[in-house]
Amino acid sequence: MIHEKYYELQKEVDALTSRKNKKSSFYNGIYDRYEYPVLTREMIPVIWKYDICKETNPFFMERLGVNATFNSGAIYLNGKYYLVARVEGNDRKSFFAVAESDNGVDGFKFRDYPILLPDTCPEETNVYDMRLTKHEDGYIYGVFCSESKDTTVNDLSAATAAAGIVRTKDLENWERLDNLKTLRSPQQRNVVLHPEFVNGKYAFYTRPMDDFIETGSGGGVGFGLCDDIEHAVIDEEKMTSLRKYHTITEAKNGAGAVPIKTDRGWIHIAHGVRNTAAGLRYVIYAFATDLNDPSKVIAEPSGMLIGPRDWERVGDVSNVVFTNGAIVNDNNEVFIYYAASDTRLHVATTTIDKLVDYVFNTPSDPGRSVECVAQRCELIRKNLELLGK
Ligand code: M1P
Repeated sequence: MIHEKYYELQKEVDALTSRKNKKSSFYNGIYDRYEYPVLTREMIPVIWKYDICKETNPFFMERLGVNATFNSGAIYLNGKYYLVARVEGNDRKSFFAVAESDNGVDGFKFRDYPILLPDTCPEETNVYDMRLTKHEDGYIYGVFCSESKDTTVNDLSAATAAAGIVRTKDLENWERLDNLKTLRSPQQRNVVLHPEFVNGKYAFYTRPMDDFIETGSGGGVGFGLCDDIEHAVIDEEKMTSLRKYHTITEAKNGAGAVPIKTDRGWIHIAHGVRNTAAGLRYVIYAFATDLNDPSKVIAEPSGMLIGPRDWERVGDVSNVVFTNGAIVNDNNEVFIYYAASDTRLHVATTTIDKLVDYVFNTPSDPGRSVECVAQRCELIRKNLELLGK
């Protein structure tokens, strides 16, 4: 017999998932923020957490709780908006789950089951942050972080990060390929597959790291080519978007959403990290690379595109916004899915025209306060002139 509490709780989930979202009062002319997150742990179906049978669960206790729903890959297929969310159980293990919506800003509903990845890596403990690439070879690829215990050191919390690769045609059946091997970088996270062949090869954005948390000598977002996607190996990684002193990328950065193709170049929406007395602060930034050479940065607006605001600043890992998925729909509207503080998922909407304007017409960071003030004074001077003052 089904426990009566099931109906009550599922009704609450349904109310949340069918709640209409609306643009918030936030304004910067670049993108809109929304009042409500698009995915939260409260939207997880009751049957994922509870045994709903009255006989075996008389107190209707949560048996397998869910702690967070955040960093999501995103893809637009046949007029629908799909997220492959990172769902974290109370057991700290993350897994992937597909949620779909008709409009990209609300109504995201999870499929009946989360994704059960083929178990091909016995040492893999945790998986997270899938980037979904609709590749010109006809497959949809999912590239994610595959985390294992580092058994080479005597440290219980030491881990190693590698890039796992799966592919699918329907977001239902997933084929696991070999993890990416980068011959010159011991660890990888935030790896993204470029949607087109480059010089006839598969192209990846990488993030070379010496350590699980610290990028160490890793200078920023890397770029490498490989011949065989089923056994992907990258020898040389060129650097693209560099970490820089006294910027939002000083501590580390990483590729985020799959780059968006525009007439002017590939637009990248990535994350940058700096250290503060309160710990690491993660923000989202954008840059553009050359259409023919996607590793060559051609525009680099100064500073952040999205920073954590208000209650986005609070969560399991506070002061973090992070993206690993964006969608461009048939009307050239752009949906940037960003997670707040490793806890819940939000959306920011803009258009290709606005993103291009932002990336190519926002001044770049001159690097020193005195030059930044001069940059601002020039803007003020021009405006005062227009105002006739
Ligand atoms: O906790 C913030 C983020 O930390 C990691 O990103 P990075 O590799 O750049 O440090 C990732 O684990 C990401 O999932 C997480 O949101």
